[in-house]
Amino acid sequence: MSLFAWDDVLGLESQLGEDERMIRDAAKGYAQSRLQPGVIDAFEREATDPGIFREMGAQGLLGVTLPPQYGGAGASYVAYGLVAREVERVDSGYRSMLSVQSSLVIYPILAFGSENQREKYLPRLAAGELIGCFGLTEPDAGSDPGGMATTARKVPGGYVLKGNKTWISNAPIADLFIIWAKSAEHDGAIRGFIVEKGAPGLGVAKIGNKLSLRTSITGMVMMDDVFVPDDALLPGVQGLKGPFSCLNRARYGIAWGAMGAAEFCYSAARQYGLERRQFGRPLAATQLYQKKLADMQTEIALGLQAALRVGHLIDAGDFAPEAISLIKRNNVGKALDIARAARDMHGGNGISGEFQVIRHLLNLETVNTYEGTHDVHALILGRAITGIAAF
Ligand code: TGC
Ligand code: FAD
Repeated sequence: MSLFAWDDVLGLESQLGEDERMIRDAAKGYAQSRLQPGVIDAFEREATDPGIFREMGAQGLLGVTLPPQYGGAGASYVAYGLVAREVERVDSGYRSMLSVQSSLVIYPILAFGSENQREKYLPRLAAGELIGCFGLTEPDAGSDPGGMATTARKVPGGYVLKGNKTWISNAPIADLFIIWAKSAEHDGAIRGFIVEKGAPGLGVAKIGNKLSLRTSITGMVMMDDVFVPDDALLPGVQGLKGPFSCLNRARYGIAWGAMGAAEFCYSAARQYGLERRQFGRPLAATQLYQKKLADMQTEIALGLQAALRVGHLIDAGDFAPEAISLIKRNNVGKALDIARAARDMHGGNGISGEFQVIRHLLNLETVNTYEGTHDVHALILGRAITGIAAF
């Protein structure tokens, strides 16, 4: 029997633990049976179904790494990556919903929250009963979040938040907002706050007409002297390492997720080439077509191995954030190349939503930009290589 598998040439499958495979299979079953059938229509209508959070929660997909005492599965970061891969195989927008909830909302409350905050919010977030969002980016502070203008002012019994966040995933349907702000009381250090929907002065507006990531809703968050009580402050961290620690987890998940989108495109291009005949033979019988498939296969196999390695490092508690920058940048950039090649290999059909490759291509443009742009991750690596910050 041949040891070769066209879709797993380096044998990723045999490197996974039993639990990881079970969680992956559950994610795949859910993504293919519940998300895939409606995704073409949801993307076309730019429609986000908030019910997806509850469904994902019921499947245990939102709290993969969260300890069971807070309603999570207590599984590995490898398992979390595998879930992101299966969800993004369908659509980056759905993976985005999951990443924000897991890595950018559940994680900071677990890592930096008080015991009260953990007990109050984590089980309901893991179940998808509450939807969370993460407000770091501002109109004038994107790649440079240290330049944020949002402030937290101490008042008796709490804090008053003032400022605007933009491009915030899930915001228009969120129940909880993790807001990062500069606090005068803490010498201007960045602190995290849990803001609940309905807080007086809190406004949210949907960003419309997105031509990418259309299944995931995005919004602006306006804070006009929003009062939050003292116990809204995340007590366990101050400074940019707070939000960056969350981003490490989300960026890691994206490195797996982007490979899922790339695998969809590779598989679709292979199938199309086997079925579509021109010049009296299948497209897949031509050298150029085969070379493109070989390039796709190579980048996917290497990208998955790199993501698995970083997952093992995170699980061992022994990772450099630069390793995450490397795989986020590489895997998303390669996935974009693969999606673009797959679009081309489908000819005219490649621009049709029915064939789905152009949707992945459009989505991956966002994925290349958010969570640190492709170039910002090059600069993070460049700083680590040279010791010189070139931002
Ligand atoms: P810098 O001086 O480098 O660091 C400030 C403090 O932070 C610490 N730190 C980290 N800690 C943990 N993990 C990391 N990856 C860290 N990187 C830095 C650092 O040790 C320092 O700590 P301390 O104690 O000494 O104060 O900060 P900088 O301002 O020079 O940073 C530059 C740069 C480029 C690295 C950073 O600003 C950056 O990463 N920019 C990109 C911004 C970004 O990624 N935004 C993402 C917004 S959220 C989002 O996009 C969600 S989309 C989700 C979805 O829908 O899926
Ligand atoms: P800019 O920082 O203005 O960058 C523009 C260009 O300049 C990029 O090519 C960049 O690489 C380049 N550039 C910037 N600085 C340098 C430099 N020093 N040297 C060389 N080139 C440079 N943010 C959140 O906080 N929460 C969210 O949930 C969230 N969700 C998002 C969802 C979507 C759909 C999108 C599109 C964005 C989301 N973001 C979110 C924001 C995202 O993180 C930012 O868009 C991203 O960090 C880039 O910031 P910017 O858009 O301001 O671009």
